[in-house]
Amino acid sequence: SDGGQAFEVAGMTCSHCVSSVTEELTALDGVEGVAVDLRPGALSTVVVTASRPLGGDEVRAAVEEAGYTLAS
Ligand code: 9UX
Repeated sequence: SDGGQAFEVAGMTCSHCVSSVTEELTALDGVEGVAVDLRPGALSTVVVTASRPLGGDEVRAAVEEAGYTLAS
């Protein structure tokens, strides 16, 4: 893995939001770590480290499954 891929997620406002997104992303194949910089009311940066390159579509699906929106 490298330093991780960064994504911007909209709609997260509390620690339970962080838990939900972390749980869904951790379930993706090869994911080794998820770090969330929670910014209530703004986009939160989510850095995912994995043993393989992650596709935007699978990350988007995981974020949406948790109930949030992938902004980039
Ligand atoms: Mo509770 Mo965090 O609905 O958006 S999970 S505030």
